[in-house]
Amino acid sequence: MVRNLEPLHGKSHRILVTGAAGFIGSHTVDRLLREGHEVLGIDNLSTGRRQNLAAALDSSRFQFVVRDLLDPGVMDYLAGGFQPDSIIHLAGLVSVSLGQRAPQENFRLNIEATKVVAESARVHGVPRVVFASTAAVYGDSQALPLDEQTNKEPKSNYGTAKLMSELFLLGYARSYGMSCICCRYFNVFGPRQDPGSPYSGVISIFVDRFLQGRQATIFGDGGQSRDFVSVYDIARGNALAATRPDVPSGAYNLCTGQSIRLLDVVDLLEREFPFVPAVKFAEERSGDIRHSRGNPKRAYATLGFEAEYPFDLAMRDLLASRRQAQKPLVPADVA
Ligand code: UD2
Repeated sequence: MVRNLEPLHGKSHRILVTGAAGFIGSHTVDRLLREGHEVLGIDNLSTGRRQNLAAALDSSRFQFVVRDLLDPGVMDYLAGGFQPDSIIHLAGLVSVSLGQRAPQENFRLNIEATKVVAESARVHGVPRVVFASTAAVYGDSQALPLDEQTNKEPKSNYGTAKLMSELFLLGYARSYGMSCICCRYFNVFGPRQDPGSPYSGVISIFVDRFLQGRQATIFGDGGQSRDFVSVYDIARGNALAATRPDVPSGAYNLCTGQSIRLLDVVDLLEREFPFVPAVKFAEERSGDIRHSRGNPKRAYATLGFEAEYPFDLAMRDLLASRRQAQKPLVPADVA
């Protein structure tokens, strides 16, 4: 029996977050705790970092379990014991190019894990599942801005697995009466996105390079554009998706509706760091999409979500947090 989304325990919801120690996961946990909810996080720490949860771990409303959700019985145990009002499923393989190199691992982490989450929700009557989907489901569609009805022809295993997970969850929603909200994130950026990985987002990589005084590389001519959205907006969107009553199951773009060219990102960084060597240009990446921009109307109308964090401000915030993290620790008696 699926319960209603009325929180079981007073006003605050009980929310189980998978991938809680990751980039988007940890910001989502922080947001939920700020809103007063009870949160149970699970992460196997393969790419997530405990340090991302430093603030959350101080909260008495947060519990954290280091386990792999694909281990038999784990999700059942957590969903049965915690009785969440919603599950936000963010755990997964997070890179398009890794998904191309390791297709089986991609399907295991991005489809099998979804099935386990959906089944634990069904068995334990969890009213809602929120799923981390992606703009990669649209492939190279030229129908800009991309709205949720646009043809979905993913170009990558990653996009395919996310689309299959969406279909699977929406089928569960129709069959078993739970609601499933699939959030299609566009190009998310912000603090805690690992700049060390070649699979990281371009902004994270560029900011890191400029801070270190190293030359950044643009693949292609820099005229490609993206709908860059702050991770703080995404965290708020996830919280809305998990707690707002009467949202119909379906897919929702979480995006700004604005496009920004890579050359504009570089311009902004060059103004901040005038002495860093000029960017170099290399061959365009195979499979690269030229332009991507989402239509945010459906998420606004139904979920009440609107990206609020202006790009320039979010960039300044990211720079400040990276600079802070870079500061050498000097003992007080030496300084
Ligand atoms: C992003 C997401 C992906 C998926 C997709 C949806 C990341 C890392 N990837 O892929 O998960 O959701 O959007 O459409 O967020 N670039 C450079 N120099 C660099 C790195 C990248 O020029 O050092 C270019 C790259 O060739 C591309 C653009 O920057 O044209 C954006 O690349 P990305 O890897 O940040 O993101 P994208 O859009 O390929």
